[in-house]
Amino acid sequence: MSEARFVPFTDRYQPALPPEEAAAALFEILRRRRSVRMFDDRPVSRQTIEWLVRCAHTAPSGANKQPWRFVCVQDPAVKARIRAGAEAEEREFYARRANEQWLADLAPLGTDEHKEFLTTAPWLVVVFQLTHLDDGSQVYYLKESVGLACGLFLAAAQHAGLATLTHTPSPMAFLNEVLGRPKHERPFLLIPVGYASADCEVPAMAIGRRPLDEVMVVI
Ligand code: IYR
Repeated sequence: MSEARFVPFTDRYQPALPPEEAAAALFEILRRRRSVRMFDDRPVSRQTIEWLVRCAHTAPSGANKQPWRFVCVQDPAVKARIRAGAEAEEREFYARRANEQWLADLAPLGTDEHKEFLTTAPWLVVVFQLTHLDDGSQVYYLKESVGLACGLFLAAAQHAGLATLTHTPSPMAFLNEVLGRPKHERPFLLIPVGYASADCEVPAMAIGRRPLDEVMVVI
């Protein structure tokens, strides 16, 4: 038997601009996002990070279960432990785990096992996916839900003028131990957040997007 109840949808967002212009204005912000690996030590307030998490937390999720946890780390000692754990995994990755093709694809990025940004960025936001909620209840479309929340987090940070990196040291199980998270929380994405340093460089490799008609099909 359905328990659905409905109320009028009144709290609608209505931009001042027509939809084409509103969408184009957001595009102008989003298209300038770069993944940044050189952060300034300039602080970012806890309130700012809270707003970014609130933005991410607006994401839709399977049956509205909100199967995510955002562990926001500013403690330098904890950041140092995360860096040590990530660099240990990355050493293995670059020395053994990655195949030739993968290393070739990464070459233009200039990445290696050194992850200084994990101690210089003022915040490390570690996003966990919850395989079930704390009370044991089921969740649905887990990856889709958490992926959507992460996308909104990145967009919100960009909108606020903050730089981010989507970092995935693999495997990421060490994050449970370092952050004292229970087994039903699985690390999904590690997002350093801060300001790009004054001397920040990004890969010259174009991050231009493939033409719209390659990624969009209109029928
Ligand atoms: N996790 C490694 C390797 C890496 C993999 C991909 I795919 C990237 O787009 C970038 C890096 C590292 O962070 O160095």
